[in-house]
Order: sequence, then C-alpha cells, then structure tokens
Amino acid sequence: MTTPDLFAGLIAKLPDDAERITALRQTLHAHAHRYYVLDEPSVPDAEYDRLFRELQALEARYPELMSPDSPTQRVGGQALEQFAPVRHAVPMLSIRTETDTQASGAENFDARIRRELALTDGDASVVYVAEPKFDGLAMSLRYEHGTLVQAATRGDGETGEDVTQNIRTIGQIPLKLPADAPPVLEVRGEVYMRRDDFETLNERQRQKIAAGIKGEKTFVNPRNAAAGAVRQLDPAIAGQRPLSFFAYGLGEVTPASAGGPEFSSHFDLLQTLKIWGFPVSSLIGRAQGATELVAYYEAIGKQRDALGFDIDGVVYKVDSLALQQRLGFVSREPRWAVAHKFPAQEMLTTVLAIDVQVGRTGKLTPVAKLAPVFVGGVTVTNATLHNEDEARRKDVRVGDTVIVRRAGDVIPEVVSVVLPSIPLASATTTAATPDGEPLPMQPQRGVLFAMPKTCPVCASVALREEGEADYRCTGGLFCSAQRKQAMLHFAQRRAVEVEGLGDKLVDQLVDAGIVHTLPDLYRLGLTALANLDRMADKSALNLLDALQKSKQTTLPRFLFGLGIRHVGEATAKELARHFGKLDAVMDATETQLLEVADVGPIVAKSLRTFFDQPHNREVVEQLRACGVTWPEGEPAARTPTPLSGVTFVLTGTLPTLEREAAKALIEAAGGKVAGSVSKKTSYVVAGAEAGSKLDKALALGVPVLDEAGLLALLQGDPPPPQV
Ligand code: JCF
Repeated sequence: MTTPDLFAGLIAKLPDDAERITALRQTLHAHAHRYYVLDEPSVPDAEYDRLFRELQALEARYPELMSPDSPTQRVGGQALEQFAPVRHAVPMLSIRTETDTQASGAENFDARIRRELALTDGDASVVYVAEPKFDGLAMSLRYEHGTLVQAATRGDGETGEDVTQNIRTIGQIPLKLPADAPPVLEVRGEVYMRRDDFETLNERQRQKIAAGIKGEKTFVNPRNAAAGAVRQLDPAIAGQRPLSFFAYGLGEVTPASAGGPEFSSHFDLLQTLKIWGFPVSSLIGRAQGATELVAYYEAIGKQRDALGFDIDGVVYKVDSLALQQRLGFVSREPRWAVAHKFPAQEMLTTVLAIDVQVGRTGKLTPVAKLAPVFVGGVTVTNATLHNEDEARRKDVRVGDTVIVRRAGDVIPEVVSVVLPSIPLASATTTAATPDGEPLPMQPQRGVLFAMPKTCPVCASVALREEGEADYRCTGGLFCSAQRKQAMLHFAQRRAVEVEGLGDKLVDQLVDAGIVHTLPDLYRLGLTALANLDRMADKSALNLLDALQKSKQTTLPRFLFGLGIRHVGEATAKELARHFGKLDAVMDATETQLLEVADVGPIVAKSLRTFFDQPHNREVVEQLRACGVTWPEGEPAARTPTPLSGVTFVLTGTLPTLEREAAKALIEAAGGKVAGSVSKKTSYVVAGAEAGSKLDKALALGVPVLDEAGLLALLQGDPPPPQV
C-alpha cells in the first residue's frame, strides 16, 4: 500500500472529526514546511488545496476546535529565520480562490459583486481588470525617494522576509524610479522564472550533478526554482538564477494629501507603474461584466501552454478603486478580487504497473499504468517514463504514489514519486495500535525498474546503442508491435489516411494473422473482414471503401506514411518538392539527399538505410501494385526559396502572429525555426515579454527583428537596420 493511501486509511478510521482535524493540521504543516521553507514540495498544489479545504470545512463546523496555529489561519509561509523579518506597512493579502473551472466560476464572482453593490439587472456591467495569475511568489518592493530600499516576501501576510540583496539581482526590477514617483512607493507583484530560463537552469544543475558536485539538485518546477533563488542566502548564487517580475498592485504609497499619486482605477494604476519602469504584463486588460470575464478566462486558458511562463489561473479585480473600497474585505481577503483557477496540471495517483511499449521504430518506452486521475482536463491512465534512465532516476515503482503532469497536448508524464516521509511522520502520533505500538510505517516498495533484455512483444533482443537513451527491439517487421505501429502511422490522417483504421482494428487484423504487411491491407476481402469479432458487414464495407479512397494520395503523404525514422511531414514535403518522383528519392545518394532543405546527415543516412533494405523496397512496390498512386512532378528548379538556409528563433508574444503562424510563414519561405539561440542563428524575432533568448541574441550579436521586420523579410525586402 502506498503512503498517502495508508495515511488516508488511517484518517478514515479515526473515531471522530476532532482527530481528523488534528491529523489534517499535522499533514498540512508538514507539507507547508516542505513547500515554503525547503522549497521542495511533497504533493501537488491541488492535493494540498483539497486537504486545506477539508480542514476549513471541518473548522467551520466546529468553531470551538479552531486553533490559532491551524494552517488555515495563515496566509502563506512562515518567515525564515535566516532573513530579517519585515513588517508590512500594508498587509500582503492573498485572494480568494475559485476552483470551479467552468464559466460559472467567473459568473459567480460577478453575481456576488453585483449583489454586494446592490446592483440590479437594469444597472450597467461592472468593469473589471483581468490578469493572468502568475505562478511565482509574491514580492513587495519598497521605494523611498525613488530608490529601492527593501524587497520582502509575503511571509504570513503581516511579516515577510527581507530578501533585498537577492531581488536587486533581477534585471527587470528598477533600482531607481523617475523623478515623478512618490516619496514612498511599495509595488507588489510576482517574482517568477520563465520556462526557458528554468530549463536552462535545470540543465546546468544536471551537469553539476553529473560532475559530482555535492549539494546540487534539480528543481521540480519554475515556481520552486524561483522560490529557491529568492531565498538563497548567497546573493551571488541568487544572481545566477534568472528571475523575472510582473507588477500587479500597490502596498503603502504616499497619500494624495501629502503629494502622492491619485488613481481612480486599478487599470490606470498599472499603466502608471509601467511608465515608472515596472514590467506589467501585456495580457492584462479591462473586461466588462461576466461575459467578458468568461471570454478572458477561455482566451488565456487557450494560450496557457504557449506562454513563456507558468500561470495557474486568472485574477479578476473590480477596476474602480472607489468600488474596491466600498466592497472591502472578508477575513483578510479582498471582496473585490478573485483568483479563477485553471484545471490542475499536476495530480496525485498510484502506479498500478509499469509496462514497456514498443513503438513504430522499435523504441521501447516504459509506461506507468495509473489509477485513473483527472489532470489537465482529461482522465489519465498512462504516463510515460521516457526511458530506462529516467524511470530509474525518478525511481518510480509499482505501488508508489506519484505526481502526474499533463500540460496542453503533451503526453502525460510522471514528475516524481511522493515519498512516505511526511504524511507518515505526522501520522505517527495518532497511528498506533491499541497497546501503543506504532503501526508499521514503511510498506514494502516494488523493485527498481529495469528494461527487459528482450522485446516484450516478439522476444527479439532489445539493444541500447552507445550514446543512445533508448532501447530498441531488433525484430523490425518481424515484431508485430512494430508492424501495428507502422500501419497506424501509414493510416493516420496526416499520412495516407485510411479512415476508421484505428488501433483496435489493427490489433485484430494483425493478431488474427490476416494482415502481416502494409500491402496486405489492400488485399483484404469482405469475407475475411466480416468474420472478425464485432465487425458488422457495414463496418467492413466502410473500411474497404476507405482503403479504396486512400489509394489516391500525394507523394509527401506517402513518403511520410512509410514511417522512415526522422522523416516527418515537413521533411517529406521537402523531399517531394525537391525530387518530384518517388524513384528519384529512393535512388538518391546521401550527398544528393543533403541538398534538400531540411535534410541533414542523420536524415540522409536514415533515408538511405531505409531504401537500401530490399524488404522496404518490396513494400513500396507492392503498394504501387495494389493501386496506391499519386501525381508525380518534376524536380524543383534550383532557385532557392527566399529564406532557405536562414534560421530563426522566436521569442515572446508577437502583436498579431500566433507563434505557429509565424513558424509556418518562415518554413513556407524555406527558412527554419530553431528552439534556442546560438551563433548560427540568423535572426531572433522578439515580441512582448521576450526573455532570455533575446538576451542571448544581444550577447551573441545575433540580429533581432520585430514582427514587422520578419514580415518585410518574408516579402523579400532587405532586413531592417539594427538599432
Ligand atoms: O499573479 C498573481 N499570482 C497575483 C496574485 C496577481 C494579483 O493581481 C494578486 C495576487 C495576490 C493578491 N492580487 C492580490 C491582491
């Protein structure tokens, strides 16, 4: 049994709610310590929130059991002793969290505001400011006479920690303000780490660990890396951790009566902060009424994974400061603001088994089979462990409780194992047998994962080549798993498209021995098909019809559909354009292949290896003999496309082009889009909130374009001069 399960079981058996309250407090204290003090969270936020809300509900039911040291009585973490305490002149608030991830989450907030303000249906919409909810840590920056004098964490909301030295290392935070800034100004906002900076940092950490440097670790997520950096005792180390900042509010400010600024709306206040030199997110905007709040929630939700940084929801605030004042506070939370969360991207679940899956190219992937869990908006039952080294490094074992992450359309992965230490340590006080013996605390764990030495499907030898992370089944098309994957790849919509040929049907066809190779698909007859289990005549006819339709295809689709290693859709298109005819591709030498845009030595070699195998040529010939056909063309004229050989890196948010659209335009013109900046990068295209990639471009002297510059280049105009 896994630890949290064991703990949950213990709690459920406790005789009464009072003990449940004690147990919850202990667990939450332990988790909070890991989270706030050690910067090493032990459970996903969603799990912490769930326990927290359960405790809140119980305490509401039994007010007599309330205790001032309950985790519910604190806004955030405790101040660390290493840092000097800072008493906030104006408390740093947290905001109420709305966990209803439907539109109703926004509608309820608007309805509550209207009720509090005694507005009726006839009254106008309330104007709000809607912001992304940055996933970092709250910071209060105090300026006196235009100079940054103190930076403090939130701490418990009343007293935080003085982290001024570390915060001064953040380039985005102004150290001096313009002359028109008030004599006292406290700016509040979120310190966070961009995702690309986080990846770079963790890569550096991994190298240090590999080099045997003691005391180094990788970080779980950007927020923890940011929290760790802010509370670094050595500012020199903090300075090497790339942090960013967004401002979203004010603390103490010289009052208007003493010459301070006068704001009437939150939005205007943010504009002024921007003028004074603070980073304010360009994603912040005004919204009228519930409809626009809902639209904002959905729009930001769609962009969530494409942003350069993590957000976990959006924040709505009543825009008018006069109305904010009228609304006031309930138990230290402003009534005029709410945080509307997105579906959690990390959840806890249990590993039921670790399977090994065989991919199209024979790659063996360890996959954790999970107790079903709702994460990132879908129910997840499988999560990849990537490869043997990853599975062993994360030390995932059958029976373990793990954090699963699913972000966007990326395949779910196991982030880490939740080790027994915390919940059990806190459970010991109550978890005892009647005669006082503590219950056994360390349930037996499963065994460390090891990749099988043979393919789990065809029993061929599995090999891991020098310098490769993956084991591969050496069975080739002898391996039914590889054959199945090859068929599914061929039949997918982006390839030759055989509608209705999905994994269930392929399993049936291959397992029944009716189909061995791709061309066998085109030799299927109605009788053989209709004899399959659960196959009605109608479905059999539909499949035959789809197969018939699929015969008319295009060369790029066919080439891609063959499933040659490293030949994706884009490469297939380039090959087709360059050579015009399939035979020309099949017979091209590596040198000739290298002339194709998008084809480097690895791809060229892979193509050559594929077409050098007689059985692959045989498959192609048989497919043609079965009637699979496509229009062939002439080899492309050798005039290079305007951007051929030009490499771009995109960073930040462009004013009109979505990232994918910019990429498509560049590629259509023959250019390439790379993920990171190097000396070989031709241009960096930077938009709003461009991060470390822009810094790197400037450092390396790589020319930087804005969207207009990119569009000009695409038109064939010379690049704009550099400033
Ligand atoms: O982005 C955030 N995490 C965030 C936190 C944004 C805000 O506008 C906030 C906040 C916490 C408190 N506003 C308040 C009043």
